[in-house]
Amino acid sequence: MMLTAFHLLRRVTLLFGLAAVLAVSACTSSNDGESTGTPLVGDLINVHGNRFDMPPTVEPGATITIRNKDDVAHSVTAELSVFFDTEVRGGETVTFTAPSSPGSYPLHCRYHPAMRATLVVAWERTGGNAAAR
Ligand SMILES: [Cu+2]
Repeated sequence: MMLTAFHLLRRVTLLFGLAAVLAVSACTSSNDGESTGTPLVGDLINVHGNRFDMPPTVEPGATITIRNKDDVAHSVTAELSVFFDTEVRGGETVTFTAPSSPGSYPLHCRYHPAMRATLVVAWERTGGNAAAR
């Protein structure tokens, strides 16, 4: 009797486990479909002709895409590189995470010191009331 109950319990557990795996894989595949879509224009840094084409602002903690249209490698490196220091090879696209604190972050390319820009991190929808939050 005990053995039968144990086997029944084990079978139920296996079924639940299988259902969980199926649910997770369904979830994962739909997320993949979204992440491979076109990134928001506001979260995109284009690099072309040894110049950074920066978005006006990005939100704190946003995922930023760097698209390098040049043949050579560049990097998006904050003056205080602890904030971000991301390399992108020629013709490639990578992402990094914006700093979590609003502010202006001067940046450069490690390979081409003349390449400079500023990443502005701000809550977009607060406008002039940002200081009141
Ligand atoms: Cu460069």
